[in-house]
Amino acid sequence: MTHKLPPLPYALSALEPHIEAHSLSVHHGKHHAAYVEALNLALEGAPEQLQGRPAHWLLLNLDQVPENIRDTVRNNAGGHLNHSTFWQSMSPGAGVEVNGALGNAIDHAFGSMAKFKSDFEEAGTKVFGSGWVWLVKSPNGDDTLRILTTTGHDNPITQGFYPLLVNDVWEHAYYLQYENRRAEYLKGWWSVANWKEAGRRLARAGYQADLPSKGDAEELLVASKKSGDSAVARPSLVR
Ligand code: MN3
Repeated sequence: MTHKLPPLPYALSALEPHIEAHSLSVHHGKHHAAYVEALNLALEGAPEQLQGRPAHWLLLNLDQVPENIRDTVRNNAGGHLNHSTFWQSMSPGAGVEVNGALGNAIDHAFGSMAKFKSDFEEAGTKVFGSGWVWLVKSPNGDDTLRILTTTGHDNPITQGFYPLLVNDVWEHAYYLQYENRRAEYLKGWWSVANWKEAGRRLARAGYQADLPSKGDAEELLVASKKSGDSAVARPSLVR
């Protein structure tokens, strides 16, 4: 399988004014594209059984990736998967009501939507260097929602958490528009946060099945999660 850059699920200008078309174009068409390209390049000489594997499988099975390409695969499969999830975490005009099970789960875990948002913003602001801030569902049948942060391109699936919503806090995500004002970027991001997608993910998060053949983040399942993989850094648990 050759990994492919997924098309954005909306027009380049659809997230304006929070994310301008030029900024989105560079982020998707240059940064994400570069991770996909580097992943394909790294896998060119890899054992054949790795070449048909989607990004999430590679991240969950890094011990099966030859050591000489393991870091490259980890970084770029992570970059590919994280960005694929990130594009889905946003939607034009999606910053509306959070309803039903998702709203209840957020109230239960954080006390209120306002508290969740401020905790999420604070966690994102505190990520040192490049990283991500996530709303995830806990592993092992625990329905509790948590906020996690990861650095580099690590993804919470490697610790069994299921991502519902993610924001990219690498400088390349906001610097063209917001310069060093990450907190402002995080605060404004709620105007494009895709609650519908987060709710859909919550509804399926307990679903257990064999990993799909499709390499799409859309089909990302937690069933083959391997705990204690020493090659993978633990995400920071915020709450
Ligand atoms: Mn990015």
